Amino acid sequence: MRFDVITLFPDMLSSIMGYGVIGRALDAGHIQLVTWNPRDYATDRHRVVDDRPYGGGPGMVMKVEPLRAAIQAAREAAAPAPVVYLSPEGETLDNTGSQRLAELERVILLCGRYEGVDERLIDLAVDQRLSIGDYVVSGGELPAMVVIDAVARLLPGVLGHADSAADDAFAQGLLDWPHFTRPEVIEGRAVPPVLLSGDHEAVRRWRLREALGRTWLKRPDLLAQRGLTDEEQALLDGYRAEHKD
Ligand code: 9WO
Repeated sequence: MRFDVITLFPDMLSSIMGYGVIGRALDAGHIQLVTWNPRDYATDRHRVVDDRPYGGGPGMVMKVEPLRAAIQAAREAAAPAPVVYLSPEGETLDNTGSQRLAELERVILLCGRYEGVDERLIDLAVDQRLSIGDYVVSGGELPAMVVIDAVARLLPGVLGHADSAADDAFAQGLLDWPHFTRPEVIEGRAVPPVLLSGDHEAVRRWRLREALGRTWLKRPDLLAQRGLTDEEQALLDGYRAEHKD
């Protein structure tokens, strides 16, 4: 999968390109990451990409022309792809949305700065807005990196089989189960014995039970959306019996 990022700060994207899952995915060719700087498409002598807002007020607004030229250059560089503007106004990314993006061959991510982009650029060149949550950060680059990480880990081969994203509790619509590693006991707190048993089926059931129970406690809305199998209902009933206050 190819990610094209329209950004005034291409070096920010480097911060994910050399590390962890994304770094390995780039090295293995599972993903490509290409940046396009609108400043390179500003035609005036000072390479201006922003200007004062009509109607007055603080800050600056990103101009249409450099953004549109950068997007057009990105479009022409490879296969057709949707242009996604990272913005709090967008649909909030969830695992379903990540899985939908992971089915694409390519996506062009537009990162805003200043007070935002001229609305006419959105009308002319943006296919969808995408939010990573109900808060505002200083630019679209960090949200873009979150999207790239969340989508890339769903791609075949990016996570080793042992870490397959499909096995993620969240991929199953649940919160995560608790994790433990050595030492077996620390400050009097022992690892749950089932995890030392070598009984993989018992471990699977225990983890599913914990994920169901934690979801019930902290995000019951996710359970309501999801529905439960008979096994899951039985496991959750057992958890709730142990945790009723
Ligand atoms: C800023 C803003 C403030 C209040 C309500 C809505 C808002 N939208 C934006 C906006 O799109 N700002 C531009 C992009 C310019 C400033 C930096 N930008 C940005 C995007 N800040 N935060 C995001 C973002 C993107 C995706 N998910 C969460 C936040």
